[in-house]
Amino acid sequence: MTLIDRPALATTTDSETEVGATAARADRSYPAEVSTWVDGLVEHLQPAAVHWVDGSTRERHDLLQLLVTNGTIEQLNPDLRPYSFLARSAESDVARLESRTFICTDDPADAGPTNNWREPAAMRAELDEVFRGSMRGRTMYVVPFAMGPIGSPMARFGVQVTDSPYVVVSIGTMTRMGDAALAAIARGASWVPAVHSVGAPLAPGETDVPWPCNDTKYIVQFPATREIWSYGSAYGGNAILAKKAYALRIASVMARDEGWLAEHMLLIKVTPPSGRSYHLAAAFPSACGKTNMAMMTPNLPGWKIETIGDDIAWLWIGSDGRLRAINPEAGFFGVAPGTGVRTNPTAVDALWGNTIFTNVARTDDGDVWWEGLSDDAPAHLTDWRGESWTPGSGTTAAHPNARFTVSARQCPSIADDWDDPAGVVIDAIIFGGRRASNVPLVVEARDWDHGVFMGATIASEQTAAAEGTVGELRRDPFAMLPFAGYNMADYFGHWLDFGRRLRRSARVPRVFQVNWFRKGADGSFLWPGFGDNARVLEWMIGRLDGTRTAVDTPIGSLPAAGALNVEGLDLDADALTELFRVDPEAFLHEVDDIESFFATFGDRMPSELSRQLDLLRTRLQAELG
Ligand code: GTP
Ligand code: SPV
Ligand code: MN
Repeated sequence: MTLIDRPALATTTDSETEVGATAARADRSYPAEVSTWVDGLVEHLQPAAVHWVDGSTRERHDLLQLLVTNGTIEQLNPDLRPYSFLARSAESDVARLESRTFICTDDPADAGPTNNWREPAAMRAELDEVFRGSMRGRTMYVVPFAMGPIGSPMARFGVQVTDSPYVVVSIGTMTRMGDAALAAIARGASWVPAVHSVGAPLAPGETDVPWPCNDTKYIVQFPATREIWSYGSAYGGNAILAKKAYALRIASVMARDEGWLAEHMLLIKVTPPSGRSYHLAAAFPSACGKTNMAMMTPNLPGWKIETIGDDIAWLWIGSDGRLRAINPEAGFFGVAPGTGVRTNPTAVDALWGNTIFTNVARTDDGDVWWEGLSDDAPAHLTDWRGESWTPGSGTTAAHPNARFTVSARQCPSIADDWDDPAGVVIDAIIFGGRRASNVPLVVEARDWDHGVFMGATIASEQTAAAEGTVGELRRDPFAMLPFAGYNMADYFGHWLDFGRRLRRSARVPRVFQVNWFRKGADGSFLWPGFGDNARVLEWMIGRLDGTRTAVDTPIGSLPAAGALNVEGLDLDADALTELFRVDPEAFLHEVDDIESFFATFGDRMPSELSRQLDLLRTRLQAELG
């Protein structure tokens, strides 16, 4: 089997060696600290070979070839989807596993009530056993990577070892992987060690399965030593440790200690017809619309939206006193279902080729399909499990958490300054969730502290991005519930403190809350969403420059009558009223629920947020009379 459409190759030395052979290592220099760490892991995990990943095109090609040979991926029809691949995971390995994600701190209170806490020494002993010999019969890949543009004051480094070539090619798309990152480490940059094994050692002569993994899984963070250990899964955030484990869980701890923010946020540049650009950061929980908003085609003439990031943002106060942000990633690991020509044509265009699809369906002519890509399903498909599928079969052809992995550079809407080492200046911050009821389309916070209260009280219906019951409402503060590496109450305090520092400098960004997902009595979405969300951004920007009006309500400021542009929308008056209805009674229930949630943090809860809650209750009660 040979891959078709082999890309131009960069020349490179062969860097795979039998364990014990040092010849190939001698022709490239590895930082001693990294080598020593790898040597220790080789002894413990006992891989059959070690491959130092250089990040070259040739290496990627060879790994893809290996994955095809192993049956992990298949190449799609190159005439329809050039140089693209389909992976089918094991049926038990399809999403992030929050119940097996652990934060290990000496004091359980430092992990806080929203995290699974484990005592570090006990977890180390457990992992020691689990990882012993876990790479037997497999190659250990040593994967150096950078988060953020190398050369940025915000760039951070890591080295992941993994026994999954699928994970290596994924990291290659999602980060700046290879020799450049290693060189920065060699020059003295500090780095986070991340150990990953699928937990499926091979006995001599044993044939491999297409998607090796283990029923027992661990995703473990040690914030004090800035270490990550992951076992048993090859899927997404469980295995691409640069993403959630590093860029959010470990980075949130670094950010707390160093005075910045590591957030589950998209970043966009919005240019209205006036020509002045604004940068917005928005936090929505998993599978609640970040990638879609990041690539939005605005349904407003003369408006332009460009992509900077779709999942993670690192924010800091620049030397100019302004709030700045970078996207630490280099690619998109996006939800496929619901991504279609009508909802997100930009994403569909970005996926023209050079894409790895995981758990989508395959068409008979060797292309991909998923629910929502087109209105009608093809007459016959091979579903994500590899089985024959026809419309009306009662199952979905793609897994609800099926994903695409594609380079950011390939996105037609990518902004020129998306990888500017100095980041972009943030004008507004948006929080959102998936709420069928209660929460209006858009609300503006009174000030930063009220905005922090909004972020802290986000609730959202669960999606297929992690295990659990889809649709169940849960508090997901700042969309960071599964990603904060320390006590969430301390994290709230860090946000409040950050606001105090911002107030002392140039300008404090405005904060808004949105909900694209409110439903009418018939159970359908009231708001058209997607490209029409630009109308909400138009109102927000109008608030920033003082051209759009608002009315005060107990929960914050809502667009005044006529201030939101709904021209040309097929939206009846009742739907519009319902989209903005604030029911004081229902919100008082919400207040009680928030109070119980806050109570779980005990005296770690910042008093400012309890004060915000009291103020909200008083305002709602006044409304009821
Ligand atoms: P993660 O990658 O898990 O962090 O997800 P995400 O926040 O990037 O979510 P994404 O943009 O991939 O959207 C997830 C699902 O929500 C998809 O099925 C989308 O079609 C759907 N969705 C996104 N935006 C909207 C919207 O404005 N309205 C409606 N009704 N659905 C939306
Ligand atoms: C999310 O769940 O928020 C994702 C997908 O972005 S994963 O990388 O698997 O975490
Ligand atoms: Mn995400």
